Amino acid sequence: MNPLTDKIVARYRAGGFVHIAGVLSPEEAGRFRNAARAAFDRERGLDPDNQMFKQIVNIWQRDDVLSELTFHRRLAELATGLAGIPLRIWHDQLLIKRPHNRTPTEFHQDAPYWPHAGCRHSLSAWVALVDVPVERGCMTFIPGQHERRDIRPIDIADAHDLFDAAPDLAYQPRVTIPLHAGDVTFHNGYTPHTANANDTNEFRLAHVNIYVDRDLRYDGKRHVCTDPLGLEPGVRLPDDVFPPVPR
Ligand SMILES: O=C(O)CCC(=O)C(=O)O
Repeated sequence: MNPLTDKIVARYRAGGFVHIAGVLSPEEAGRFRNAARAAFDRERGLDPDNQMFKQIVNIWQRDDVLSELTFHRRLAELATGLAGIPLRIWHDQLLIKRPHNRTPTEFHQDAPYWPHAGCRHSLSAWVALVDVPVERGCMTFIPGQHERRDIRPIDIADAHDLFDAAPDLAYQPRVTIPLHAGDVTFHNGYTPHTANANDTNEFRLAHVNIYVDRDLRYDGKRHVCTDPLGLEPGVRLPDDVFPPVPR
């Protein structure tokens, strides 16, 4: 495995995303793929009516194999090197697009959905567990727009909402990154991104680790990951639910 070079870090910091090939070995990708497919059959998604994807959050708490992926040391080290600060897991998620689901994930930023104050950096590792060519729903990013922290949470089912909310946002260039199983894209929590529908006969299986500033504070906003915890605004996120990484 190649080390994280200064050049890769610089590319990530300038563009807001980076593609790192072959982070998982084919054997690892196969093992996690089988676990993800089994989780798809077993688990309830956040919204059972969602045609875009089945979104299974915090699978690390219920699946020993996928927990290894959420806390994968190499992923945590890469994320920490890219962010340049100590991190914790905010949550993981399986994002599984059924064959021929006909529903893209429309352009949005991630961080505006989260109840975080004083977060210096957040980033996601989007891990392909199958080959994800364009027609299976790979990701597309708008480079260099990750300093935009003024945009409201976006309706990810509405192709126009991000551009209505921020009419001055650059909408080109766009960079589309097809992945092989075991490849990863990292993207900043404020990088605008989208993913195609799955127009193939195979499931699109992706596992996403979301890493955030270990020192951020809960800001009191509602979120499915913090609502059950009864946290007081201003507290640090508890380590047992949002574990520091690498661990
Ligand atoms: O995989 C997708 O469809 C969208 C993923 C995404 O928006 C994310 O990981 O932040």
